[in-house]
Amino acid sequence: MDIENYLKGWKKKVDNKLNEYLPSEEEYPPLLHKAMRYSVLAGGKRIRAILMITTYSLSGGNKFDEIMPFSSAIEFIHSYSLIHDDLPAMDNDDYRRGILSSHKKFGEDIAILAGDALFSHAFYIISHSDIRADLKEKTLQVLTKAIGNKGIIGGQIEDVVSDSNKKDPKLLRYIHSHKTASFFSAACEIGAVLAEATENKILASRKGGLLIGMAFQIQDDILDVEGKKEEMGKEVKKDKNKLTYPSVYGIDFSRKIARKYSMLALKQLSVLSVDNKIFEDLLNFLLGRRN
Ligand code: GRG
Repeated sequence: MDIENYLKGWKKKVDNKLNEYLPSEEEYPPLLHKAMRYSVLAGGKRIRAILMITTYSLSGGNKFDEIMPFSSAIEFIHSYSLIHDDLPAMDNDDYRRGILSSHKKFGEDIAILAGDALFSHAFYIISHSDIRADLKEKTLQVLTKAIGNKGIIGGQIEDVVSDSNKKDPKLLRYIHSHKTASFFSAACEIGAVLAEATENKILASRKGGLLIGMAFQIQDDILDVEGKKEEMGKEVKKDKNKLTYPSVYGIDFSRKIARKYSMLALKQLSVLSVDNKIFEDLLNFLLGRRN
């Protein structure tokens, strides 16, 4: 199967599950549920969920229905991070996924609460899943580390206060590896944990995911410079005052660094299975993406 059909197929399955797990607008309180559904169901590539599922599959897992609560939880948390990232106090973005961002549609108060509710909903869904308790505990350890002070929030705070005039490569790596790549790493590691892979494979998934996340965020930086609003579904050239790969290394060298991370990721992930083609195609897709 080619990569576009692979991604399309899984995106559809993930979308269906997200829809099923989200509270309906008829349930009380309707405004909160409407705002939660608005942002999650607006689209999105579902790349973190698909990475989790792919790592699970290549690590030998085949009970896909059982693991859908985890891939859904990852996407709920991701949507939450986007809602909060778009707020005026953060990146102040009016558009996301081709439609008005949550605070523009519903107001800041509702957007903050919709994000908070998606965050708790992720853990509600995981805690009610039928996965064995020890595996659930392990995935929660991985996930909570990746999204907390040592992960996304740690990276986000440095991003928020960063200054593009200070071209500090070490700080730049910290921001990207925490704000974005830590979540990719967790998605892959969780896939391997749920497949009950060996410690060696779990470690390779963690490292491979981190490297994919770095390549992904560098491409995101490049798209902020080169991308088109219509393709991106949000404003571009928003990172002018931020510490990014293009601001430190220039566009061409940033592209080379993203390629390098992607090759290193493939090397790590080759530990999972003799046939690594799916990851190779996935990485090429991510580096060639226009949104
Ligand atoms: C604890 C989860 C959490 C968040 C609070 C606001 C915040 C702290 C962090 C923001 C982190 C952030 C938004 C990083 C950017 C990552 C990124 C490149 C997002 C775009 O991801 P895509 O392209 O989006 O996968 P789609 O729309 O396809 O899902």
